[in-house]
Amino acid sequence: MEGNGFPQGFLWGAATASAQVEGGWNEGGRTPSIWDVASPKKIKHGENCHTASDHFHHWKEDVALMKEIGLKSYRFSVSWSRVMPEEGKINPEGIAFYKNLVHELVEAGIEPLVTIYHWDMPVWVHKMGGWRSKKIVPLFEEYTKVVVDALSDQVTWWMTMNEPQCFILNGYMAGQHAPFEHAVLEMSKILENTMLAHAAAANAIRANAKKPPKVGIAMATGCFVPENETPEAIQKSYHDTFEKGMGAVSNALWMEPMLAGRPSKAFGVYKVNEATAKAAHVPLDFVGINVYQPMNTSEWGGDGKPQKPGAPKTAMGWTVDGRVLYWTARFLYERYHLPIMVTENGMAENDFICLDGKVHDGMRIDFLHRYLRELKRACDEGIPVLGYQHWSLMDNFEWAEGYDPRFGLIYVDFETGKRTLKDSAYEYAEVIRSNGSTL
Ligand code: GBH
Repeated sequence: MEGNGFPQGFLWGAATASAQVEGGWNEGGRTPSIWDVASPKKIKHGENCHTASDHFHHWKEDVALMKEIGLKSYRFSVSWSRVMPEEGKINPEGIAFYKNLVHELVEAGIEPLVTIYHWDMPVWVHKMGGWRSKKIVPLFEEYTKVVVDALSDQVTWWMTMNEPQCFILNGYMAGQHAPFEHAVLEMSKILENTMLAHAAAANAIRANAKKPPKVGIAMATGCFVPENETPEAIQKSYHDTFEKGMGAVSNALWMEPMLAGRPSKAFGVYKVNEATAKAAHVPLDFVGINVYQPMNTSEWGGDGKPQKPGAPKTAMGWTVDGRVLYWTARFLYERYHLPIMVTENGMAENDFICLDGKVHDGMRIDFLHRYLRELKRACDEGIPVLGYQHWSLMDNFEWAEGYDPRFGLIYVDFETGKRTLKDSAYEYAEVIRSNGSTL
């Protein structure tokens, strides 16, 4: 135990994604994404993301708020159809939006962390077959190069994609996310296309970046939390984290090929063969981990012991247990030896503006402490953790769940666009100022 806590230069930040915050869906030369054209029937109260948090118009104010919180980093994603509204066409206005944002961040002393793709596929790409088609590989590579050419004079940190697990399994298997398909029998092909597109993008970043880049990917992950800390219990959880239920289908199926070049399979029919695994594995500088809840209580392949009634949970129904952050960082580092960046962690509440005009989100403050203490333990034990990006900077469009679940450190009035820092934002500011010693 080294006990040194969070390292100097730790990237304390917050995260968003283009489709969830930007809005301005048909402005500045942008064409629609598959989420813009989602049928209202697919979204909780029939909402859409056409305006979302209106970050497209409030971006300057948003950077000022980040500065007020004292963020060291900001993770955001680029909207593919904003920078490439049609095949082969680059949109200067779209490029300018991101250049201005990055410039403003750098001026404010905030490190930009760029996700190339966070689920908002342009409709034009979807019409060409989307992730089902091999064509996605060169298209994704070309798009990545456009973004890198535009932003890499000021950007160091890159993630090729966010949670392939989710946009593929939710979008093409469960049919709960855009494009709302059920392509179970095509899954091995889709997996291959997605992984090869990631590899092509990672190589394109490395080959074209002006500033020496740090290249990674943000994985949907989590782990089975050991029942106690005996070697047997730890060993069992490690095993389950890569071989059982969610561990197999969300972690190993994707990470074995992409992070280690090893073949993988799940559900008997989903397979990534040796050749694809080798091609999917390109050297990365870090792995991004999006961590929310332990897999133990997952309805989709947990321990078969669901949450006890009244157990701590968020407005999404997700179990609150900070240990998942420590054990996920530890298990992934043990297995893949890559430095860890927490690219998402946070909770939804049904926050509202109180009579005194403030947002008293006490549960989120408690959540922050619980999870960050566990992350500190990982740092103390010498696991290289590079940063923590809270999900989310601001309330936003929670995909098929619409606008009810509020994940932000900043409250957004979706009618007026007005922003209010929640109590948790002030608390996080203290954590950042002390580099975690107030935890
Ligand atoms: C992320 O997805 C997205 O990147 C982000 O856009 C989104 O807004 C945010 O989270 C909040 O939803 O406990 O084993 O059953 C998270 C996707 C993956 C979270 C699966 C819950 C359940 C794992 N999710 N996970 S398990």
